[in-house]
Amino acid sequence: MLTTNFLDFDFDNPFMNASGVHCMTTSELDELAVSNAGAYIMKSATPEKRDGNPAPRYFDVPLGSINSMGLPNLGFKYYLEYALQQQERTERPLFFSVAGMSVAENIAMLKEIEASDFKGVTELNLSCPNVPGKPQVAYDFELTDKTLSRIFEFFTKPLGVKLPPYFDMAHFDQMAAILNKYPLTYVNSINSIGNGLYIDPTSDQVVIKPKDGFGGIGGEYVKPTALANVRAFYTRLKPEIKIIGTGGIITGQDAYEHLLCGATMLQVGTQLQKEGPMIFDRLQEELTAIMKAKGYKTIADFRGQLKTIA
Ligand code: RRO
Repeated sequence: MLTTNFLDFDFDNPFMNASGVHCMTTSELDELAVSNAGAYIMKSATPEKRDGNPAPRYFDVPLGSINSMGLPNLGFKYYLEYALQQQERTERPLFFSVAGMSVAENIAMLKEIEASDFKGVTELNLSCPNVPGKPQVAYDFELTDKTLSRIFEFFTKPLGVKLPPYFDMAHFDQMAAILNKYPLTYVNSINSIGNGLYIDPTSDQVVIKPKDGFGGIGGEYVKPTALANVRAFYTRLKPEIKIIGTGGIITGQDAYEHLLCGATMLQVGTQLQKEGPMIFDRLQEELTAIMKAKGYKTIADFRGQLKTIA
C-alpha cells in the first residue's frame, strides 16, 4: 500500500531518517538498514573527520528539538566505504550526504563520488545552520546557482539538494527558478529552522552550549513551515525534480499532509531521535489507517492533491 517509486526503484514505503539522526556510525546505519524504514541516509560528510561543537549540543524539548551539532562526522572516506559495502548486499539505493565547508570541498567530494562505483543518490546539504562563521549556502542565491553550475559540469549521478526553510514567496520563486535550470533528482525541504533559542524555565538558562544557545529547531514547531516549503517547491519545480518532505513528522497524519503537499519520500529527524528506529513501524501503521479510512489504495492516489479554497 505504501510502495513508493523513486529513482526507478520501488521502496517498500516512503519513510527515511533525516540526515544527522541515527546515522553517524556504521552501527547506527546498520540499525536503520534492518529497520522498517523504506530507505536511509548517512550523516553529512566533510572531506576529513570532524568532532563538531562542544556538548551539550542536542536537546529534546516538549515541542521538538534544538541542535548545534556543528557537523560532527567520521569523514567522507568512512561513509563512502560503508556505502560501497552496503550496495553489494542490496538493490535498494543508498543515500549519501555531503556538506563541504566550501564550494571546493563539495566539488572535491562529488568528484570522488562520480569516479567511484557508488550507485546510489547523493544529497548535497546546502543548509547546515550550525558551523560558526559559515552562513547557510542556500540563503545565498548566487552562490547556490554557481555551486550547482560547477557541479553539473562533471556530475552525472543522481543528485538532490537539502534546503533550509524559506519564508517569503519571492524567495520560493527565485530559488525554484535556479533549481529548475539543473538536472536535479530531488529537493529535500526542510533542514532545521536555523538559529532558534530555547530557554529552560527553571534555570533561566539556554539548553545547548555552542553559540550561546542558538541552534536549529526541529519537530512539531516546524511542520507548518515544512509543509509550506514542500508545497511551494512542488508547485514551482519541473516534474522531474521530486520532493523529499522533512520537518515535523511525528504521526501518520503529519506524513499524510506532507504527501498531500506533493512529497515523494519523507524524512524523520527529531521524532526518530526521541523514539528510535521502531518509529518507522508506527508511522506506517498510522499512515495506512488514514489511507484506508479515506479509500486510497496507493500514495499516488492523493500525492499533491491538496485542496485550496475557491
Ligand atoms: O551537524 C549539524 O549541526 C547540523 C547539520 Br550539518 C544540518 O544540516 N542540520 C542541523 O540541524 N544540524
